[in-house]
Formats: sequence, C-alpha cells, structure tokens
Amino acid sequence: MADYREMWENLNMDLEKHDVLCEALPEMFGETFLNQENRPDGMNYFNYVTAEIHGARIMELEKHRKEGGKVVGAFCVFVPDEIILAADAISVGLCSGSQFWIEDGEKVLPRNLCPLIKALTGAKVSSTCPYFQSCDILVGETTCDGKKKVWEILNEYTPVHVMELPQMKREENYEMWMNEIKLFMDKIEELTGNKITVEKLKEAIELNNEKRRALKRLYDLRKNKPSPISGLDSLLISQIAFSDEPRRFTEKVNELCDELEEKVKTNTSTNKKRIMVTGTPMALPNWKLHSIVEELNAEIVVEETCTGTRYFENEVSTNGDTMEELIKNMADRYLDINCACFTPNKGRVEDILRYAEEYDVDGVIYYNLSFCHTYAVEYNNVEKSLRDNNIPVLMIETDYSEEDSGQIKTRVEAFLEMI
Ligand code: BJ8
Repeated sequence: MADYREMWENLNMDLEKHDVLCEALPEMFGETFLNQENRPDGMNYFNYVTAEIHGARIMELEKHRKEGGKVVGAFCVFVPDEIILAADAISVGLCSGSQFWIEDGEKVLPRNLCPLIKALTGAKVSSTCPYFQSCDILVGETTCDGKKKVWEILNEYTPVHVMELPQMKREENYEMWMNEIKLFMDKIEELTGNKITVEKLKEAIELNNEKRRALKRLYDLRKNKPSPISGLDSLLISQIAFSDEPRRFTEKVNELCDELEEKVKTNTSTNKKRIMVTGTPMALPNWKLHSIVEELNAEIVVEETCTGTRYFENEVSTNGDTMEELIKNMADRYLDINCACFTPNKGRVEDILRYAEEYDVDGVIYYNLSFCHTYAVEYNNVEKSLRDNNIPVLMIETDYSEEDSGQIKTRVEAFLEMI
C-alpha cells in the first residue's frame, strides 16, 4: 500500500490508533476471502478496493475537495444519492461494521445499543475513519430511536442534516417525504453552491439506475444452481457499492457479471444448501455470518437487507420534465423500501416470500443485530409467514464480536442438517 500517512494526518486522524485497525484488516480479509476456491477473476478489482479502502478512494475524495467539491456522508438507504450526485458532490456510506469501534462508541453511548450505531459513533469520536474525516456534512434520518438520537452527538463533530423519514406509507406520508427531499436538496445546493437542474438530476437518476441494474444482474446470476459467486463475495460488492465511484463500480460489476455468465455454462451442480439471509444490514467489514455459513456446506444466494436487495431493487423513474415530477419519482422509489421501521411493513414479508421462490432457497437465516428492536419484533410476522409456506427459518441475534461465533456455527450446522 502506498504511504498515506500525510493525508491521514491532514485529516486529523489518530494515526496510532488507526495503525492498529490497519494491521488487523488484511489478515482478516485474507482468511475470509482469499482462501475461497474458484473465485472469479473479476473479484480482483474488489480485492484491490478493500486493500485500498483507507487509501486510494480517500485520495479521490481529497482531490475532489481540493478542487472545491464536497463530500456527503450518509447512513441509510433512504437518503437519495441522486441529489448529492446532481450537485456534483460525492456520497459515501458511513455505516460501520467493525468491533474495533465499539469501545469508543460505548464511551458516549449506552452499552445496550445496536452495534452498528455504536461502531459508527466510535469511528467518528476516535478519529480513525478517513471517510468520516473527509465528510463536509453528515445526513442522518429518523429511522430507529438509536440513530435518531445519535445525530445530536455527531453534530458536535461534523454538521448533520437530518431527514425526517415517515414511518407509515399513507398518501400523506409520500407527500411529507417529497417535502423532506426538497429540504435536503436545498441543503445540498447551499453546501455545494451548485444549482440542481432537471437535466443534472435526470443524469444522476440514470447513473444510479445503471448501478442498481448492475447489482440486480449480479443477484439474478446468483439464482443459478449453484450460484457462480459466493455469498461472501456478493456481500463485499454490496458493501463497496456505498463508497466507490459509481461509474467505475457499475462497470466493474458488469465486467464481473460477463465472466459469471460464462461460468454458469460450465458449472457443475453441488449439494450445497441455498440460504437467504434477511434482516439488518451488514456494514463493512462485517462478514461474520456469511463466513460461518459458507464454511459449512451451504451458499448464501440472496440477502434481503440494506446491504442486499433493499439497496438496488426498484429504479427511480426518469419520466417527467419538471423538478416536481422527478422529486415525486424519487419519493415513490425510496419510500417503497421495506425497512422494519415502518408500520405496518407487509411489503417486507412479501419480498421475502418472493425471493425464497425466485432464488429457490432451502432455508432462511433471520439476521438481527443485538438491540435492533424493529427487526427483532418483526421476526414474529416473518417467521409465521415462512412457516405457513413450509420454509425453514433460523433466527440469529448477534453483534460484531467473535465471542459467539462458535455457538452460531453450532446452530447453523444443526439448521443445515435439518433442512
Ligand atoms: S432502511 S435497516 S439502513 S434504517 S441502526 S435500524 S440495525 S437498531 S440500519 Fe437501517 Fe435504513 Fe432501515 Fe436499512 Fe436496527 Fe441498528 Fe437502527 Fe439499523
């Protein structure tokens, strides 16, 4: 890796602490990913991005900022990237999936809170994440209680704009969400000094739709038996989608899909169990469940999560010639995401049942980050519907630590034997 110390220093990072983090990642990545058999060559790009996660991409962000551009950090798939792109700013996803940041998060937050929130907070307060350090503004949202309140803390470090996400899907909620998108647009225009025009917005919508299409293509390929790509590699790609340059990312995913299309022609069948994971997001570098499952005789073929289908399903329509129409198109697409923070949230159960059939899964693992109440409560409905359709399900509630890995492995092993 090139020497990025000067850049990190200029970003006011805690270099000593950051060194500890940088030391752990390559080994963890090597053990988890590089030992897999028959990996497609197209994964080399994503290996490179991961190896350079705190280097090459950060350099691009810094170059953009030196030229007067802005970087916007977000934490949820409800934040419309199109607005950020249309104002010539760069959007980066900041959810954090490492145990490394938990300790610092717990210095300012209660311990009995979702690890994703503790980790993202720890990443900021410890000044060890160059993405956080590169952001000119953070965009929060009112999804769950923990996130809603954490913006007040983060705002002491970097300005935070909060989008009020409705938690029902009635007509008036769509109107309210349109209004929130307008307020967000004003904020981004003010930050960047760039006016968002209809043309610019359409271009950004198209760019994002192309990225969604590429990911959908990848997921469709996973419907093959066996899937030509592991769940681990697909998860890594989904995680990288949140911070990589969108044009390059789309191109690389499509190149990989070309290769996978060839691979399926010669694939020989396996007796691996096909698993769907549903539940809370898995932010980088959270590969815990996938690595446990795929070390056993199983392949994860689809994730109904925000680092999975919820990120790319449904495109934003480009129909319409006015700003009002495009904002409505965005509101419609984004508010149709089925996050458990909505009540009711029947759409998610329908999605899960549809995916179970489309991907022909043998069983479902319900992945719940500890203390995420909305997803934990929603398990009841999901489990009932899956049971009614004779689809086996296993609930795993966990955090980022490795302490329970052995226990999870035993439970997954028993589940795989049973299905
Ligand atoms: S759209 S899932 S990215 S809110 S932080 S809700 S895990 S307790 S991340 Fe999410 Fe947007 Fe919904 Fe997706 Fe639970 Fe933790 Fe809250 Fe979380």
